[in-house]
Amino acid sequence: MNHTILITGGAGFIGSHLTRLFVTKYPEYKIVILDDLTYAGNLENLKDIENNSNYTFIKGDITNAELIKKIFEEFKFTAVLHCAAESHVDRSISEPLAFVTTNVVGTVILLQAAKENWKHDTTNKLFYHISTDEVYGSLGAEGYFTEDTSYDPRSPYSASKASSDHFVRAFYHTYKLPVIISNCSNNYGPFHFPEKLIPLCINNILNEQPLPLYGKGENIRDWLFVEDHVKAIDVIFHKGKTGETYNIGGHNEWTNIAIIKELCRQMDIKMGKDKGTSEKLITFVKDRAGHDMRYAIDATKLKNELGWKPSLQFEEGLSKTIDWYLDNTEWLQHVTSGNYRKYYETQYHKR
Ligand code: NAD
Ligand code: TDX
Repeated sequence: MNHTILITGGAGFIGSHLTRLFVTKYPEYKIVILDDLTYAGNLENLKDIENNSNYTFIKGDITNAELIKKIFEEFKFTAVLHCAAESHVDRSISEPLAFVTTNVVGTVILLQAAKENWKHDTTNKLFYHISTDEVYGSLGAEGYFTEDTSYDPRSPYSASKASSDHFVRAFYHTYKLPVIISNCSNNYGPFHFPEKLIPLCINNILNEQPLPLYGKGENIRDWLFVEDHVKAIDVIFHKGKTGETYNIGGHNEWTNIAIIKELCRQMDIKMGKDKGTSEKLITFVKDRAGHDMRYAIDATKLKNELGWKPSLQFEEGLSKTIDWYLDNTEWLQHVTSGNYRKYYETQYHKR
């Protein structure tokens, strides 16, 4: 089966890894990226594949219904891999409306276009919505999120993602649009924008700046190497069942303080610094409002039904990630100039 796939948000962190995987693994597919290149989108993330003949980039906003209609007509997409989103929880706390616009309205505009274009024939069509474990809320010390866990979003970001998931399911039930949703845990890896915990701390260690840990650093996240996430999306895209939801996770829970100490330990060795040097930069700052305590994914369904499991141990994935940042300081310099600096100052100076 051949495909012409629209990947939204393909210039972002996860979208760029997904694009690279599909463009190189499936040369027979035509891959079209739509990305508005917000502060989080960066064409440098796609530099190594920009000359591939099966890759096309379009700069544009998913909330621009006219543009979406036009490109659906032009390219006759057979599938959508929907990654575009406002993705940072802290920004959603200061600017919730932008999250409603992109994550909810943008998703519905794409769903409408898919419905219109596929209404006469849904054979081999798929709208694949990339979502997050945060829609399930916050766990205590015990338990895991399964596909049957009730939604309980608690930040404007997770509320907007939960809402978009509901719209995707509504289009499946109401209009029989072929959809799949996957909900993944925290990703890390190359090309991660340095406003999220791991790349922010890598950047700050490199620049000998404080490592800001919210509250007591005891919140827990379940970390997955980004290349494992996109491999899971590949498996689900090709073998998953329409109408289903799949949870993706690494069974890899860390408190924030433990993960940052491990990062400091590895970076001291790699940078030839004395043991304990980077750890001294850890600084406890005011907690995030409504900070979810713990996320942990049960990915049994994906393993049992489709045979996916993570390929990397965390320490190895973190080591690969640090090496990438050490080898790509120019990328870091480019993304940390301009708007990012303005954001960093308002976010951390008010604490
Ligand atoms: P990101 O912020 O790195 O990238 C988002 C991309 O979307 C950027 O390239 C940006 O330019 C683009 N974009 C934003 N608004 C747009 C708009 N209105 N029109 C067109 N393009 C727009 O995000 P990410 O971390 O790569 O996340 C991708 C998806 O995966 C999101 O839907 C997110 O909710 C989900 N997700 C992320 C994680 C994670 O840990 N990062 C985990 C689970 C799920
Ligand atoms: O400076 C910081 N200090 C800190 O202690 C930052 C930026 C974060 N934190 C904490 C908050 C979280 O407990 O670290 C943890 C991870 O924070 P983020 O990297 O902002 O990720 P999180 O809020 O867990 O959300 C992420 O995972 C799910 C992604 O940003 C989402 O897009 C994804 O859906």
